[in-house]
Amino acid sequence: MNSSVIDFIATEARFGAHNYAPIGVVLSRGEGVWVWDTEGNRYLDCLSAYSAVSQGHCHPKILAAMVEQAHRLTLTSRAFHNDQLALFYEEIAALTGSHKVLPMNSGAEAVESAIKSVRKWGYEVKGVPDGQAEIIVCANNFHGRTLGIVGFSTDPETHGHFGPFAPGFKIIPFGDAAALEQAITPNTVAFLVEPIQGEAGVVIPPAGYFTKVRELCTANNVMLVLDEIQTGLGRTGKLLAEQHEGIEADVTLLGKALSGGFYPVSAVLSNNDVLGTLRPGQHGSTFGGNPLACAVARAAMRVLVEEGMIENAARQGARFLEGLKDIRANTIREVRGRGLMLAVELHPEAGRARRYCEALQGKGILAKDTHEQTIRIAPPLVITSDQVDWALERLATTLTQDFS
Ligand code: IF1
Repeated sequence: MNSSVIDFIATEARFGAHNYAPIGVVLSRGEGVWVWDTEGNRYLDCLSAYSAVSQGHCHPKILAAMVEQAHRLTLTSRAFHNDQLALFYEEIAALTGSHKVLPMNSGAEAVESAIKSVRKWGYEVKGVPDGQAEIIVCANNFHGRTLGIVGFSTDPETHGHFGPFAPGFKIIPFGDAAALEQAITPNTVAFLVEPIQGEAGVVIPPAGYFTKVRELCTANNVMLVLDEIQTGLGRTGKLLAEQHEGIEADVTLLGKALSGGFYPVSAVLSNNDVLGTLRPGQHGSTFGGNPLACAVARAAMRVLVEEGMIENAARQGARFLEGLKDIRANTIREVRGRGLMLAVELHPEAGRARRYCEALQGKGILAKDTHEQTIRIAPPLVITSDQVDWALERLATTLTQDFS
């Protein structure tokens, strides 16, 4: 590495909290599926900022929308109306078939807002005794990093030494409908779950699981809250991952790619029963629903649909998954994926996935490991067949090496 790269990394180490251990690369430019480091080396981005850059880096039309709006009006607070919010509401509601929208900023904020809303619905509509609402979540969940959310994480790295935590959450195994049935009580207001568990390593539930979940939630007047912050907006080859299961959530959470990586934009999508419980002064956010966020999100949704990115994710995801499955390597325990949300789980004896990610960096691919043994593969949804094949070649040579 040349001195400037070392300087960037050293300066980050000197001044920054060490809450991440980044791969040793300093990026300075991005375009489509490609990013370049400060030394001019090009990499295919197989993380897409954890699916926030699904539309590709620096998408020109989202950029243009951001610049145009930034020249006009960026933030008013919700004390006043603005000329972008209503348009954002109309367009996201039409795209997702939702009736009510609560605009927030980060994904975690959307999750926390959903938790507040379903609890309020529980007390004011379902008739749960005040303060006794229960929400069921799954082991190995990842819904964000706020105190409320890490309180129901089962990952010691995520919740360790951050207590005490809020009560009212029950943890069940992911993919087990009988466990959900057992856990539901008259005080259960919601089941909060990822359609595919991302951070857990792209864990896909058994076929029919969500059909049973939908039936159980409906039968017990429990709100099904699907966290589509990572799986949503085309990542799995459909607009929403729930569509693979043929079900509809009561509450859907979006974030990340809702802005194409230009700005923190998230949203809670639901019906009047849940979001209709919020009255003026009972929830809010300085930046939630601001005109710049809305303009960016409108462009991000538009290009996702108009440029066929969702269909491309299905097509290229199938190609990528088949190519990964064709790799004959003793290091590979399992390959999983739906659309362009893919993962390669290594055998423990193969050594840590981080080592393979470092080797991939040397071959021009940036990927991230999760939980020691799994390499996530999630390129922007604009990836072409040639680029998939280019990546597969490099993945095959890397995964057939042994870094144990
Ligand atoms: C980190 C993980 C991924 C999410 C789902 C809500 C949120 C996330 C399904 C919160 C955020 C990010 C957070 C980021 C890394 C990344 C991540 F590794 F942490 F778990 F993608 F898998 N629901 N995921 O995936 O959204 O508040 O971050 O906008 O914290 O390191 P956020």
